[in-house]
Amino acid sequence: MKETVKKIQLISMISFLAAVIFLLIFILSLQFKPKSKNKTPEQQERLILGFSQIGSESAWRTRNTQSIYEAAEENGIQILFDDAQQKQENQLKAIRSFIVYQVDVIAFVPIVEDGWDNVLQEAKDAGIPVILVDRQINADPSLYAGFLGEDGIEEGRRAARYLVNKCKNRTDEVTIFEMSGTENSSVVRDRSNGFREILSAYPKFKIIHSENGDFLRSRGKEIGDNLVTKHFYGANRHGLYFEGTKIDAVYSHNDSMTLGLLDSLAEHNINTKDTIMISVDAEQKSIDALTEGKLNCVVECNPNLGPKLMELVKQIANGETIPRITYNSETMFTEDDDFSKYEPRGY
Ligand code: GZL
Ligand code: ZN
Repeated sequence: MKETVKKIQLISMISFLAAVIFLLIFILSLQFKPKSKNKTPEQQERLILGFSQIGSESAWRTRNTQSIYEAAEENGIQILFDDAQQKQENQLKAIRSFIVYQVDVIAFVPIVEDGWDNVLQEAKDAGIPVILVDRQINADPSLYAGFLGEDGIEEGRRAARYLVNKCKNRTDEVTIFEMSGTENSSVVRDRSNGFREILSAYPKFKIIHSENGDFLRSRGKEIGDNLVTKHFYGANRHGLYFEGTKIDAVYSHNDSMTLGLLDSLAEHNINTKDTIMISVDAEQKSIDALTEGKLNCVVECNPNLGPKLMELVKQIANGETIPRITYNSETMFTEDDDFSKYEPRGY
């Protein structure tokens, strides 16, 4: 009898040890398998996109982010999203974490044009393709697969063509005050250059000052406050002045800064009926200001890049090359439009 009990104990000890060893091997195998093998069957085809967004500085940016999330959802693409809070170093960290995680594709909005070569080389060495979204960079083109976004130069040209047409019967000088966006960003360079390219053919246009408003409503308000308190001459409360010169037109690189300027004009009860106001983005609040007669022209910059981005992600994941540049369709709104035809902007 005793013998039998001993045998049973021995057998159960061996089978327990075998189970423990099997479990250990299974757990260890999970640790060392590359990520892609860990996926369940339904996840196997789910692409993973690492996306670094610059922040939420404007309604435009918020809509841009929403569009990307919505499209990822619709396309069954898993998104690792990072909000850089307007700091390039946070974007560099996020991109490096996407590389470690071995995402399938990286896409990012480069807040400024320079400083991306090293991190893009690391992504290239890791075999992870990169798509630039919304803004462009100064880097070796072989370090990224392509760009998707707006044609900032054409947006600047549109603003200038509107102004040229608006002033076609004026023979005197037309003075312009420019509010520019985030310094060293490609979109500011493009919107400035496109605007100046068209005006260069008409000597009567003079850009008398350009101020950096960093695409922020609060900065647009400050710029307005300065114009009204430091540069305002005379008590007629009509129009804006810079260093004693009347400002005939304001060209603002985005609606947030424009709306900030309008906040200041309202606060200081300044009438700018005869100041030509031109803005870029076309968020709902600026279209409302246009229909209320506070703005004359709003150039659209289309934030809805999500659907196109996911198409490009899937093309790349299938080993296809993507176009070096993919522009979004854009239009322009002016005081001469039939406002009843306007659709809600959605942001
Ligand atoms: C333009 C985009 C700009 C928007 C601003 O493509 O980069 O950044 O015009 C946003 O509203 O802040
Ligand atoms: Zn004030």
